[in-house]
Amino acid sequence: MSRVPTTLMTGSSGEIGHGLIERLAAAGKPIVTLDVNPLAPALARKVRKEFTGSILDAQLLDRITAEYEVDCVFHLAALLSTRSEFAPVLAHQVNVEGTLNLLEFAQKVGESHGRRVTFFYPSSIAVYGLPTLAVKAAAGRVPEDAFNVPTTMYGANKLSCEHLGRYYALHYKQLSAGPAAGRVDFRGLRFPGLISAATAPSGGTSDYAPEMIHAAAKGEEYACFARPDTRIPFMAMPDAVDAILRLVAAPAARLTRSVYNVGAFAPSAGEIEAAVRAAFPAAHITTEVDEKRQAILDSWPADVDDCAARADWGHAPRYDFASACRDYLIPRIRERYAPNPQGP
Ligand code: AKB
Repeated sequence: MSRVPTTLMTGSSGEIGHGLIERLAAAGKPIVTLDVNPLAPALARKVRKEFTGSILDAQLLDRITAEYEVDCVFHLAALLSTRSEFAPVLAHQVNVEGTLNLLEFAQKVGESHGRRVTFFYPSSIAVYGLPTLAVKAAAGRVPEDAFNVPTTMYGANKLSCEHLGRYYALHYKQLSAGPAAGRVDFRGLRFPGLISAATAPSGGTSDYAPEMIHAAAKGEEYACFARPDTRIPFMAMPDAVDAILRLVAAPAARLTRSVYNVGAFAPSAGEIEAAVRAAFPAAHITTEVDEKRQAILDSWPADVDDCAARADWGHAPRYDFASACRDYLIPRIRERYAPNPQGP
């Protein structure tokens, strides 16, 4: 039993969790994690306790409530957009019911220790639904409150959880007697496609960008499922982790929204391919458009308007596309797959 203020991270063995655990552990934060998949051993050493299980397991959440004084939740667990289309009911269970469980968890632990619990939620550009390519081209950098009509189960789930979070933060049990009872300080970011040098994604629709780079570095063939003119926003993983930490650290009085767009760069699939070929001249990349996944990409914005994030809490991504490739992705991914000089 630990009464030290502790951070709970769900979905900790995923791509964002990987980078975030490193940064939180380096800052000396006690972390407990909850994921259906075990953490990589190097990460497991950085956390106080690793729970292997589901966010749908109420008993497991009760156990964490009893054992730890949680004052901050990073709720990263989710089924991504492509995977959710194959299992929409499961997606709703994990993405929405699971989030509701975590919001209730945060409310309960906040009630028990008497402080608000910071709750970070990664939303997505999937909450947008641009009806046609002409509208997408005319819309340009889309602000938070436009085109919130997603075509995917995942997008609908993310939008629904943004509303649930805002409800817990601002309107929880608004008809009960006495002062406001909400104990959840909900803060969300709508992430673009994320590209990490340390991990490869799975189950997303923005995966063509990281898949293309990782495949080229491994010397593998890659058939890109997106048309070369496909354009959606992307961000390098270190900037995504920075954005999370900046948002969570921002004084509540500075925040004008519960969920913010964050952008960094927005290359087309063809421009990504050109950058990969420049770095790996032997890359074997072809295009085999998957019309159904393409329709999802076409419904996502070409870029996002992140003025509110820049003004309210100083969103300032370090990497544009050229520097993300030159200074982060290419050297780190190259090193990751380089043959071991000591042999296998
Ligand atoms: C996905 O493709 O599902 C995610 C996202 C854009 O949220 N990477």
